[in-house]
Amino acid sequence: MGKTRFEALVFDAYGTLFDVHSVATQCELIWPGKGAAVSQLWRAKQLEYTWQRSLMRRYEDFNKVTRDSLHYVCAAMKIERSGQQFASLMDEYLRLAMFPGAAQALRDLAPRKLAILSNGSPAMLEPMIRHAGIAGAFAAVLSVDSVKVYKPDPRVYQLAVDALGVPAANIGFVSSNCWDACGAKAFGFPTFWINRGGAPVDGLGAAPDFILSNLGELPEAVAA
Ligand code: 2OP
Repeated sequence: MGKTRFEALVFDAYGTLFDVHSVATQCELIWPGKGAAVSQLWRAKQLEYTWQRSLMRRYEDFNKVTRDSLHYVCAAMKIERSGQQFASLMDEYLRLAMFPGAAQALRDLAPRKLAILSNGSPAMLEPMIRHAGIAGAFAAVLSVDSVKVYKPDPRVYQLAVDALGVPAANIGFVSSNCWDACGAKAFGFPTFWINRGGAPVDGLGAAPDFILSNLGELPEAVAA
């Protein structure tokens, strides 16, 4: 029954398959004692800018948003950085670490159709996925860049339905960003929230269907 219900699985990239906070190591080398704080604020601002730009209808791609949010962090935390250090941190985004167990979960979920649907631009996603050695796992790597608006706009989730040719009800959407899982649920996907930190569900009026604590639990949950 599980097999027919979830004909395809669509994954969020940043924070779900890839650990955005793997940049903290490089941040710590540049600003000792501040690596984790820089990484946390960088991610928070990056997401805020995606939502704000979408509401303003002033889309710029995720590379620009990621750069602008790092500029903000340096100004807000009053930290010095050279052009080369800034460039090295932006480069880190092209080789983020995968979460432990993520690659195995992808292998266990085959031969279902798997896809990525991300805020990332193709120019950011492609090298990151290649670096992780998982390009062959996906039937499609989809970017919000083709609709020029960020998650959780419904037009973004529609990209997966159109690209995979599978009805929304048969696509399981997987995200560790609760607001993204809620957005996908509101759109019409059955959703899996990977809640690694034991956080409460966001009060957005569309709760995820399944709450798992890591990606290793996903193959069994999908098959149940
Ligand atoms: C992604 O779309 C939400 O940043 C997250 O990959």
